[in-house]
Amino acid sequence: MRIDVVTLFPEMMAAVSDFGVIARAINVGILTIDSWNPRDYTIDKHRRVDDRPYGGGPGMLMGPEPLAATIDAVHAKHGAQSRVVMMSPQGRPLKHSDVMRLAATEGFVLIAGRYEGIDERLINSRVDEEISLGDFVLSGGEIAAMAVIDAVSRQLPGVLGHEMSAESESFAEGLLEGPQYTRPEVFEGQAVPEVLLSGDHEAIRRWRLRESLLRTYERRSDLLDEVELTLEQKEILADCVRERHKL
Ligand code: 9D3
Repeated sequence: MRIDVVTLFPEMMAAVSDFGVIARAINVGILTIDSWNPRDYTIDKHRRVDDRPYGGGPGMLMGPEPLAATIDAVHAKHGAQSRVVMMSPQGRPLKHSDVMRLAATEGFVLIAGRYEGIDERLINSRVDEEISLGDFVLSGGEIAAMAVIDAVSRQLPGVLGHEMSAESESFAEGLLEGPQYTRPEVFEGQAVPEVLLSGDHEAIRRWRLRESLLRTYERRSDLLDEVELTLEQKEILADCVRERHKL
């Protein structure tokens, strides 16, 4: 896969490209991350990428021409029109299904904006979709783009070791993960739940499923509206809920 990032701060991408499983994926040729700076596609002598908003208002906007020239250069280099994804506070919130959809492509262009936003005509003419990380304000799109790169990259075949396969992750199942424990057996008076020391794999599986359902119900009941539960999961959840309302 190839990911082309359009950003005024290409050096920031080192935070995702130079560490851990993604650095390895790049080194073995599974993934290519290239950064493109719209400042390099300006034609005026001051290399301006920002300008004042028509109609007034605070701050500056990114002008359309340098961004359009940058995206066109990316597509010209690859001889293909890869999907253009813009990171934006106005976008749809990123979901696991978006990550899987992008991971199934040959590659895409990620636009990370700065200033107060991007001229709407650039979005109309070049952008296929807008994605947000959620309802909070970042200083620019770069950290959001890095989150997308990280999430998509780890779904590519060969990026994760099989001891931690991407399919068995909790969001893939649509539920939150329950609590996890390692040594010591007692920490500050808190013991590890007995069932985890029992060696009874079926009891451990059921306990983990119960904790996962209970935590999802208490913290993220919106996820339960989306997921198709098995009969066993429905029974355990009903039991959890009954127990919760007794307390
Ligand atoms: C004051 C109006 N702001 C819009 C909510 C202006 C503004 C804030 C932050 C314009 C751009 C930005 C920079 N943020 C992003 O580029 C961004 C973002 C975010 O701020 N939060 C969550 N997801 C994303 S994706 C890109």
